[in-house]
Amino acid sequence: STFYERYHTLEEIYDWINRTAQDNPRTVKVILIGSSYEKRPLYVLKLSFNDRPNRKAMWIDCGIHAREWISPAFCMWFVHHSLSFYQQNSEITRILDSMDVYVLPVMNPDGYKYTWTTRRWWRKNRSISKSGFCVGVDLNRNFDVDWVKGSSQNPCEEINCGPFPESEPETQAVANFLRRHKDTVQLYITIHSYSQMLIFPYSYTFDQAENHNDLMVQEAAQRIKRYYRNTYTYGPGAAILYPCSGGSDDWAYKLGIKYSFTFELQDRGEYGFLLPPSHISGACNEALLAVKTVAVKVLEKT
Ligand code: 0X9
Ligand code: ZN
Repeated sequence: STFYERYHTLEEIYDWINRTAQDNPRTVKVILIGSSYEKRPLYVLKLSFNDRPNRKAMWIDCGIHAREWISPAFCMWFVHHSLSFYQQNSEITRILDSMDVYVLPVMNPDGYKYTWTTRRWWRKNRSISKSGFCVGVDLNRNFDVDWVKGSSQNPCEEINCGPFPESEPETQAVANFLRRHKDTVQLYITIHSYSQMLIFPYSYTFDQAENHNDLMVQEAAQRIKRYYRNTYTYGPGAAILYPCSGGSDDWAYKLGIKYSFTFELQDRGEYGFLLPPSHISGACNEALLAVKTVAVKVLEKT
């Protein structure tokens, strides 16, 4: 198998980030957007294939949840594909010609590290609660949108939203970066697993997003079906998954990024979080097709 068809340790991913930037000095920059609770750097790769003024941008983050290993693998796959197929694949060329792409490969490095060393099933970050009794905040409950509903204030629970909105340095780093770049970023995508879903706002309420019809990504799901014979369901999070607040997708949407998605990659429960490495290429290729379909659609609409 190739490098991209394996899961990598955090150290390997940091090395890969540096190498990717070094090998592509004209098109890839590394941006340090903050650091984790345990003081690990949060690096974003900026892919920028030309310097036309007034360029738009898209954002992809991976690894909010530590045990969802296919997610960082996807971010690496996406960057590799972009760098390899610019000017070969028409969709990726079109996207990169008109947008900068910000990629955060591991938003929760402390948790990711912990799943490699200690507990494969860990989900949250590794911040120690005030009482000192329990560890970890669910970063996807910690964003400042209707904070608390559908999550738990008990630090011992898996979906603990933290002591207050944006209490966690990982959340702050992403939120601050997107606030600074909200005038250019038109598309927000966050990669999770598993269940094969293309989710869009809202999750914190059953209200319909005002551009609901533009967000209905049936075309992406249809193309995955056609090319890869896999089924992805799509719809607003509250309706197709469960209502919950504090998620990054709803937060980005309310910040003004009108195309905002959570993609839940393979599988649908057979292996769950333990998706075997032999499934990485299939999972990433179909997710890539969804990302490209959505990005092209944003270009057409805006
Ligand atoms: O519950 C989550 O955070 C996501 N599912 S996961 O199994 N990867 O944990 C879904 C997030 C959907 N969006 C929001 N809830 N805002
Ligand atoms: Zn997740």
